Amino acid sequence: MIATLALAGCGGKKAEAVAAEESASEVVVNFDADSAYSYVARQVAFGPRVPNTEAHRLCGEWLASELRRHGAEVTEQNAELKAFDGTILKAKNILGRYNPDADSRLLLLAHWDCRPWADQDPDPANHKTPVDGANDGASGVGVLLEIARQLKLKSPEKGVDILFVDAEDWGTEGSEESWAMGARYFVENPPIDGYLPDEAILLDMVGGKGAVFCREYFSEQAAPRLAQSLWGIAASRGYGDLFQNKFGGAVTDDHVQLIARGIPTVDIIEYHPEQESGFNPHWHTITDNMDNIDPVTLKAVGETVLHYSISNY
Ligand code: AHN
Ligand code: ZN
Repeated sequence: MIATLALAGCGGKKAEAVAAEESASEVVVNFDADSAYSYVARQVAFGPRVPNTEAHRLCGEWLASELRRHGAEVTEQNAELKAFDGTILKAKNILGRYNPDADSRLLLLAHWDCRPWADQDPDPANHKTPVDGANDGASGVGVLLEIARQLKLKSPEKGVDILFVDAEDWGTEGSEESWAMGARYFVENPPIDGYLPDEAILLDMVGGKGAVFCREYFSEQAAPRLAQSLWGIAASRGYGDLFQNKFGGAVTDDHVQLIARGIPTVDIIEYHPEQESGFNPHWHTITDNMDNIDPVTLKAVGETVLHYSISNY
């Protein structure tokens, strides 16, 4: 009744005020999926980014230079990491910071290395062939490079950091610690004194055709509010068919390393319930290539994460 009276009293004005308020609170998010797609293709064009190869070295240099070009303050962290099979990996984590003096910080990350062995390929003859890693690696990095480009155009209020971690994928089944070695090194040896973001979002396999993202177990334990915000943003932007509000299994991934150090982290990772692995059918096969990357998927993830990054959550 009171509302009706108020409306009757200042009808036109009130409508204008409401419209102004709505447009002020509406977040303008520009995420160019074609640009993200070309960032994925650029990485794949180097060849498999397997640690200790020339393709890996050259791609690492390019990633750091792209972040610099997009206005980030870049820190490269080089490390020699001993893999489960005794190989010493010349690894490089690449951190780009936006608004580096802000206290409140959000970290966005993806792994940039490729698995040296397509050991899930249906043809055993391919099990020693390195993967292209278009989805497994390059997709997350491609989305983050496009976010970096957008952050240069529109500086965020909070601090936003983009981290490309190395040596995620030189792991072996049955040994949890053999995966995510670059992420572990990063949290154990922060390249910036006292570096501790408030929260983090990991992107892993975010470019597959027809991908579905469900709520991953460790993320849900460590960062339920962040997950709720992200899935809420996705739904409100019309991506509820990709971001499904369902449980999506537990995944050993880079986020587990951050969570272990007290950083609430959500892993946005494709969930494929009909596969035994739970992953995309091209996962760790020689067909993880550009033919199976869809800009529609990159856009849903990129828009959602960029929206969260430039809003005041
Ligand atoms: C395991 O296979 C245990 N974790 C997979 C994490 C991963 C590999 N993400 C991409 N490649
Ligand atoms: Zn992998």
